[in-house]
Amino acid sequence: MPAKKLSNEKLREIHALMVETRILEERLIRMNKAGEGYFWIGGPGEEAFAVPLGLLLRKGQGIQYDFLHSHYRGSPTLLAMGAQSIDAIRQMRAVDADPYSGGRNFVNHYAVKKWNVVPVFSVIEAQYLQAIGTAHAQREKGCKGITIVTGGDAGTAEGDFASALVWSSRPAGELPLLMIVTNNKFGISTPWEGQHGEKNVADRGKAFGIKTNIINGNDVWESWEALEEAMDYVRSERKPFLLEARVSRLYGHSSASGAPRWNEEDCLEVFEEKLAKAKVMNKDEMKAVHEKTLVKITEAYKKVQQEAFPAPESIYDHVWAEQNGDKGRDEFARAIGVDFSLNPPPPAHH
Ligand SMILES: Cc1ncc(C[n+]2csc(CCOP(=O)(O)OP(=O)(O)O)c2C)c(N)n1
Ligand SMILES: [Mg+2]
Repeated sequence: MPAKKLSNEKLREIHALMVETRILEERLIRMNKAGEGYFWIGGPGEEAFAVPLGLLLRKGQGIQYDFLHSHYRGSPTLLAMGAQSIDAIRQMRAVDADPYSGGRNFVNHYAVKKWNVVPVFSVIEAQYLQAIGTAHAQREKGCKGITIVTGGDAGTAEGDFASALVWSSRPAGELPLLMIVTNNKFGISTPWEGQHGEKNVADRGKAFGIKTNIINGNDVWESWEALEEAMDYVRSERKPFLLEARVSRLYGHSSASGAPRWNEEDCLEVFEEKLAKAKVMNKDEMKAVHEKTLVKITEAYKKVQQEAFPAPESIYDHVWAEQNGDKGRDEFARAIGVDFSLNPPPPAHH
């Protein structure tokens, strides 16, 4: 158990967030099975890594803060950042009050402008390409913000991932980009063994001179240390880092594969054993956290069951940036703190 700097208070905070994410996700799975949500995909099995990520990143809006380009297993990170579990339940049920997509998108497809959480989408690994953009805006010396992008192992076969390696490491323009791959050794039903000639995904960064690390993402302490080290490096050096975290996939790929419980190492169980052994929390205290959280999630679920679906006449809302008083490009420029005025848009053609 390294990272002695993790106080007992911090460990209890991490534990509470891991429990909340797990109970939330189990509720979301049940909602899908009961026909109360169209599709489930999420983060059970990645909590030991993804909660520390959410606690360590610098949350805020604009280039002085970190940008997060997450994939669809980001619930532990978002809850650790301060997202409310009731809002994930709202997105699952596709109600109007879903703050991420107004009841339009799949669950775990977050979008939080005030925290630089760029909209999550279902097209795998394209987020690595988008991340080049925000990292480019943050390239200047003196800028404190960095860009963090997460994705799965199988998706690294996509050209977008290769583009991120190339564009982040160009000697004339290195980018403050932390590339994270959570390797659960599966791409839906395709096992890692038959698809990857390389031993570790992270090794691919070495060809570009990118600093890399491979860790056990099922261990809270190891994850915390590795993330802190990688973030410090990217933040101070303004250079890329490729971090591979080996994780479990506790409920299979998604509802498309039935979401049954898999017999893989459970990072929450491992963490609880270690917390008890280190006398940070005893089993009764942990049980109380589980019970309290279950009540909270159940109450949130019942509340959302009463909430309205989007009105049919709102179907075209959010389709065009100019709608709803949103000034599109100008607002985006302000949000990321970049002046696009030297690159005016091309004249409109009619
Ligand atoms: C461009 C693209 N191709 C295929 C898919 C279908 N698809 C969805 S998830 C997935 C597997 C992703 O595996 P991995 O990158 O390892 O992430 P994991 O789901 O295991 O976390 C695939 C092929 C997609 N969404 N987008
Ligand atoms: Mg995978």
